[in-house]
Amino acid sequence: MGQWNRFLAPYKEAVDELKVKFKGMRSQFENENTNSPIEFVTGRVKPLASIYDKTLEKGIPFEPSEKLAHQLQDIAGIRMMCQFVGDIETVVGLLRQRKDLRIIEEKDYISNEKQSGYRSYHVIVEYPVQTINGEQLILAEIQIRTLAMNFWASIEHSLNYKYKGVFPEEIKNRLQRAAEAAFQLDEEMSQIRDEIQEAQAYFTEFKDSPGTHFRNDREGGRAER
Ligand code: 0O2
Ligand code: 0O2
Repeated sequence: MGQWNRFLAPYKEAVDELKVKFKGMRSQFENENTNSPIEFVTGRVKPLASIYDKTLEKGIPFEPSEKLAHQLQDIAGIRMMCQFVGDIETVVGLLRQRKDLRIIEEKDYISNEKQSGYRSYHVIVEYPVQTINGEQLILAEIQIRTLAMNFWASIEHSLNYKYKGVFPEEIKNRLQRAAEAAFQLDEEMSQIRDEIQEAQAYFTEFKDSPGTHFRNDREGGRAER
């Protein structure tokens, strides 16, 4: 167990640091009064039980090693949720211009959705963690998806546990149809994006200073009478 803790420590460091940095990107947009393409960020280090399952799947020994670090690219996992499909490209663009990580691979499961119906954009990055023994390069998987894609993936993931990856044909078909419905919802929301964003800007302003608006509204009302 001590060996695993030592092996996983820099992954935890990478997840914690990346979360802070990506949440920081969101705050920067907010500070500039610009709609953030990032809605929220989560992160996790892959639990040992899931690492074990993956080693069985890939036929590699379940032991902390260089080989494991190389073959399991998602021991450090970050998820960035966006409101609109178009935001995903913006976020990927922001990642491509960062100097503190190196993109190793990009997987577009939005244009090429998985057989299951899964949609998401994955970016595998190499991220340097500073340890007391020097710098260590850590692989991390960043999944970027809309709220609707995330909703579908979370539920399908829970069902996966129940059916242990082998869905009855009927459930499989219904999940595929649900994934399509989620994507249509995304497309519909994108089409009314400007209206939504205008309403959000109004809501944020109103939330910050409800008194002013209330007064203005009442005054406006009186003036009309
Ligand atoms: P705030 O002020 O709530 O936005 P953490 O250790 O808490 O930073 P963790 O454990 O990786 O992060 O993930 P967690 O706790 O599941 O969620 C991280 C952030 O995403 C939290 O916000 C949650 O509130 C937010 N979040 C999770 N699910 C949703 C969701 O469905 N919709 C929205 N809008 N936000 C969600 P923070 O960063 O703690 O701060
Ligand atoms: P968990 O529990 O989220 O960690 P890999 O299998 O990772 O060696 P592959 O197939 O190239 O190699 O990976 P992929 O498909 O690019 O990314 C794997 C991760 O994407 C999964 O991690 C899931 O998080 C997510 N994912 C991929 N396909 C699906 C799907 O059909 N449904 C859902 N809900 N998520 C999916 P893990 O380790 O499988 O799971």
